[in-house]
Amino acid sequence: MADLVTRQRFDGILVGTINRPDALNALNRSTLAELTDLVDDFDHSSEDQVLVITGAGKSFVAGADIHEMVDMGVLEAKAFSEEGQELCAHLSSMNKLVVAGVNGFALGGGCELAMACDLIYASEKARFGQPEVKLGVIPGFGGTQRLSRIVGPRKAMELVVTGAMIDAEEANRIGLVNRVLPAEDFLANLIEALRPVLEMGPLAVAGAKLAIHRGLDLPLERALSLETEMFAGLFATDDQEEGMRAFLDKRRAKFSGM
Ligand code: CO8
Repeated sequence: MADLVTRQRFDGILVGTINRPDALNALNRSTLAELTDLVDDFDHSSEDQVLVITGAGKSFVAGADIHEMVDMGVLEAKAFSEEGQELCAHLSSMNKLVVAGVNGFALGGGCELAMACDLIYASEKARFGQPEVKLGVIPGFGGTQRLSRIVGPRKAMELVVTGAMIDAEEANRIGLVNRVLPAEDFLANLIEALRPVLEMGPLAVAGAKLAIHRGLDLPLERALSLETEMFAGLFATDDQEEGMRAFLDKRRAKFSGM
């Protein structure tokens, strides 16, 4: 069986490329399983600090595989949705950064996968959309919920009920993506854009990520207490001492992640 998700390493950055270009990288069960393995391996790796998920060819992911879904019954659809939701939940709960490198179509489950990542860097050729209503269903990998939290319920409503596709510039304008990069040498541009994160204290990056994700699900008062706990907790780490001493000594910090 060909690798449905290929792996490359760039000094601390693991790149997983979804590799079914003939089907525009549609997520069938096998691809979803390989993607889940990639994410599990990254979570347990001490070598890789950042995971980039991208797609081969002209698509990021053109959604869940419609050939596989067409004959699904209620229970199968529920299991498939839960499997995708579990993967998306893992991406936002792990203590390392995950970035969607959206090189082309990010539709349906592809847009949902990208939204579950901590950052979305898009090629100028990227296209986003939740076209499920055209297929007689609704988003099932978290789209109705994450999209409204990211771009607001009104814009999310419009995108989900019309199934409209938007380009990278519009996605940037509504706050769906963080940054638009040139399509030529997209992966190299993306790796360069991410390098500064590798120089930050990894425990601080993890703390910031988790405080933002967890805090969004809490009332403000509890979210602020969570921030206080996490802020204070970092004062028990070597990285806090190193980061502050390095600033005072006018040198670059060397973080150990301890
Ligand atoms: N599933 C399976 N195959 C696909 C998919 C898909 N989602 N998207 C594209 N393909 C295949 C096409 O069938 C075609 O294969 P073939 O050459 O064998 O006919 C090949 O990819 C190339 O596609 P096109 O010829 O259509 O390429 P175009 O450049 O003309 O068009 C589009 C590109 C606009 C992206 C078009 O392919 C398209 O509209 N694709 C479908 C997009 C879509 O509707 N995605 C949402 C799917 S539903 C979903 O993701 C729900 C997720 C949650 C599931 C919850 C559990 C049930």
